[in-house]
Amino acid sequence: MLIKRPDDIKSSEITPESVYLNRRKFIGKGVAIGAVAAAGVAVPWALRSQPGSDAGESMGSQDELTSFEHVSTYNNFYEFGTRKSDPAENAHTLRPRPWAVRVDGEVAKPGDYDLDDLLHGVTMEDRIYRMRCVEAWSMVIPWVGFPLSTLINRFEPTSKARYVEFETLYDVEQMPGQRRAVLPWPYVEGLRMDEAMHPLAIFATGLYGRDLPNQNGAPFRLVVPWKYGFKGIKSIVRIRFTETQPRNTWQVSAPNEYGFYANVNPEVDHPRWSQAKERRIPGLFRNTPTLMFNGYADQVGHLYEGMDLRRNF
Ligand SMILES: Nc1nc2c(c(=O)[nH]1)N[C@H]1C(S)=C(S)[C@@H](COP(=O)(O)O)O[C@H]1N2
Ligand SMILES: [Mo]
Repeated sequence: MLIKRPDDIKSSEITPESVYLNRRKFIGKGVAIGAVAAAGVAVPWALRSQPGSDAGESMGSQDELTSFEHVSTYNNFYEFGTRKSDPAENAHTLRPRPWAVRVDGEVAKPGDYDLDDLLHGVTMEDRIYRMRCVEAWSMVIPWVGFPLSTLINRFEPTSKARYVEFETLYDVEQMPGQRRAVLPWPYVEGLRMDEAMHPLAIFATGLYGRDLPNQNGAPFRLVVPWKYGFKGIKSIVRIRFTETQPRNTWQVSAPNEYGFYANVNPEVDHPRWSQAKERRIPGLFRNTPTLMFNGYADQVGHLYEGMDLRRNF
C-alpha cells in the first residue's frame, strides 16, 4: 500500500514526555512564540491560537500537561468496564489493525475503507487540548491528530448532510464489557456539520507522540475540546452523514443528564453536581474554575449564537 503508516509516524516523530514537558515550561514562562520557534521547538497550534485574554492567561498557569501515566490509566471506556482503571487493564483484547471504517448516508463517496488507506497523505499534527469530563475532572493532553474536515471533504457530503454520526466497534470478543448492558451498544456520538468542520475538531490517532493506547480509543477517536469528554467517541468504525440529529448514547441512556450538544458550560449544572469547577488530574481538589466552552469560546462561540444553551445542553 502507498500509505504513510502510523508505524512510520511512531518511529520518526516520537517526542518523549520530557520534551513535551520542557516545551510546556517554555511557553509557561512566557518565552515569545517566535523564540521558541527559532529554537526549533514546534509550538502546538492549539496553544498558539489561545486568546490573549484573561482566559488564556489564567489557564496558562494551570495548564501543566497531564502525564502519560495518568492519561493512559484513568479512562472512561465502558466497553472495557466502568471503573477508571478498567480500560488500562482490559483493553489489550482490542486489535487496532487491520481496521475497517464504513462511510455511508448522505455522501457522494460511501464505502468500506481501510483506515490505513484513509490516513494515506494525511499530515499528523501535534495539538495540546484541555479535556473536560462531565463528572468534573479534566486533563491536558498532547494529541496527535488531524482535523475532521480533512476526511469529511474527501467523502463529499451531499447538501442534505446536516449532521455526522460516529459509531464505535461492536464486538464482544474484543470488547468484553459489551457483554453487560451498562449502555446501549454500540456507542454512538454525533456532531452538527459546522461543528465537525471546525478546525479544532480532530480525529486523534495518537498522544504524546505515539500511537493511541487501546484504552484511549485506538486506532482513532474523536477529540472535540470545547465539549464534555463523552463526545470524544473512541475506536470508530462507522461515519454516517445524516439529515436528522443523531441520538447519542448518553442522551439515550439519561436524557435529563446528557444532551446532544454537551458544550462545556460552567453555568449549566449537571442535575447531580455543579459544573463550575473541575479537578485537574492528578489533583485531589475540584478547584480549577471551568471556562465557557472549556476555554475555547473565542474560537467556537459563534457556532451557537442565538441558541439557548440551557435548553440545548
Ligand atoms: N466508545 C466509547 N467512547 C468513549 C467512552 C466510552 O465509554 N466508550 N467514554 C467517553 C467519555 S465519558 C470520556 S470522558 C472520554 C475519555 O477519554 P480518555 O479515556 O482517553 O481520557 O472518552 C469518551 N469516549
Ligand atoms: Mo466523561
